Amino acid sequence: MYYQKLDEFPQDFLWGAASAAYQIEGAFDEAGKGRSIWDTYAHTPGNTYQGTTGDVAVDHYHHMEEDVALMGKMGLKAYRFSVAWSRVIPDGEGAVNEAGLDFYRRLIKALRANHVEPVLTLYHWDLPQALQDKYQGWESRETIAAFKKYCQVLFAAFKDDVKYWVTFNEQNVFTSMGYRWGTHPPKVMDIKRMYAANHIINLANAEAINLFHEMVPNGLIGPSFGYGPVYPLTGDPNDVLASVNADDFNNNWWLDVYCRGEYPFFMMKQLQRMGIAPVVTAADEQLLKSAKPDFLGVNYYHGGTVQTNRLQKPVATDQQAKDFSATDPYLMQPKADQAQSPEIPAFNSVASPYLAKTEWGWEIDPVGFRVALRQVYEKYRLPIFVTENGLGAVDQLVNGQIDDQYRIDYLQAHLLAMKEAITDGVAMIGYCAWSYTDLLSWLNGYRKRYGFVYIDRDDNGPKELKRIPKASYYWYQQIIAENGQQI
Ligand code: BGP
Repeated sequence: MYYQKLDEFPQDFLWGAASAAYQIEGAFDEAGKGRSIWDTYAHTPGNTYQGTTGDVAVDHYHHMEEDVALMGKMGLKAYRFSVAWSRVIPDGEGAVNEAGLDFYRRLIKALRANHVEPVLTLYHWDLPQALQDKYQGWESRETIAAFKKYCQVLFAAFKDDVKYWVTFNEQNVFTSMGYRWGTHPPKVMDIKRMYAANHIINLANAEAINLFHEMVPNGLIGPSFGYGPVYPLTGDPNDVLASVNADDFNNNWWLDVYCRGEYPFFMMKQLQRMGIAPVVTAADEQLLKSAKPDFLGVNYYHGGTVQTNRLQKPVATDQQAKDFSATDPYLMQPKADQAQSPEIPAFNSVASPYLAKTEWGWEIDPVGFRVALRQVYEKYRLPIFVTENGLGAVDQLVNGQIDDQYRIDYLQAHLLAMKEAITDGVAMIGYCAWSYTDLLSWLNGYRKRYGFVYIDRDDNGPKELKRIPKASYYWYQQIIAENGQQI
């Protein structure tokens, strides 16, 4: 559908950029911070690309004022960051580390002084190691109580200064990587345990939302979900059915719980038949129903194409699963030539014949972004905050400059798709590009860059950590100044 004229972005649209604590902060054991499961995981040889860690990362902890000043200069309207739980409560559930809390207090103050709206993510994957050791982390209901306490500390500290809050970042990705593929901590490969942990995280999400609504009545809170539309490879009804199955498997399994307070029937039935469904009590059902997010955070990188499984390959071996998922967390089912995940062996992922790919093999699909926004809004009718979208690429520093025209092209195409979605009628709060500065890619080290601001460091070390705005920085500055008018 083509419009002669697109609607303008809302006047108060939040043009933003995002980050996550482990990927930028560094200072992993400074000022009383406790260890997180990512500290442990990255310190264990063989787990990350060339052994890269977030020990120093891009040292945002010591460059915070400089980074925020650059945001101010850019005219950025919103900055999404996450709080490292173990910086604020080192053992996850005990005493508050005032120095840790103070870092975020200073950050929020600096953002406000630069007219940047803070968007605070409570959990971006770095669970305190102490909770993993003591309770087996998200496999125990004890961790819900710890999370609630942590939330309470942050809500009380920042309720007057932070309006937008994100509960969990990409629960679909971190549970699958952590418990299905074993490529993130806690490095488990056991889907029954994955579904159990996932349910506990759903309860923690609901508890956090209810507590927030009591403590921060003027704020807005929601989860950020890694969403991708699912396409059938052909019009063969079998492929269409495969895409319906895959949509349940990839998306509804999480979104229905967040937004409707119940699990989708098809997936639940499959898990029950296999004896791997989570234990859901009547009280759990009530809790899930009671918690209503105010908006839905959507992280969009790409969707996926599926076909009916004509090969009927056996269940994936550990190694196959690992090979498959090493570079792309958004493909939740093995490709056609690989073995299957056991729950829904009825579909498998295939490459789209229509889409180009990034250097890391991720499909580039701006139309899919519009499809995603439409689907999610149609289904759940919650305003959408795009909390991540961006291009990972190798950037070249030439004569002190980075000409990342490819990133500008990528973002431009996605912003256009979003403007079309707004014209279609989707209610949108804002858009945070991933990422603000370059940062650590969980499993790809420092080579895979996403930022508007280049950080002079590589996989071998931090060098001088100089901040250099890329061409995309100046381009986005202009987009923001004109409120997206020229898109
Ligand atoms: C999302 C995460 C981000 C970020 C991004 C890019 O899944 O929420 O933290 O890492 O993906 O992924 P990658 O670094 O693997 O390219």
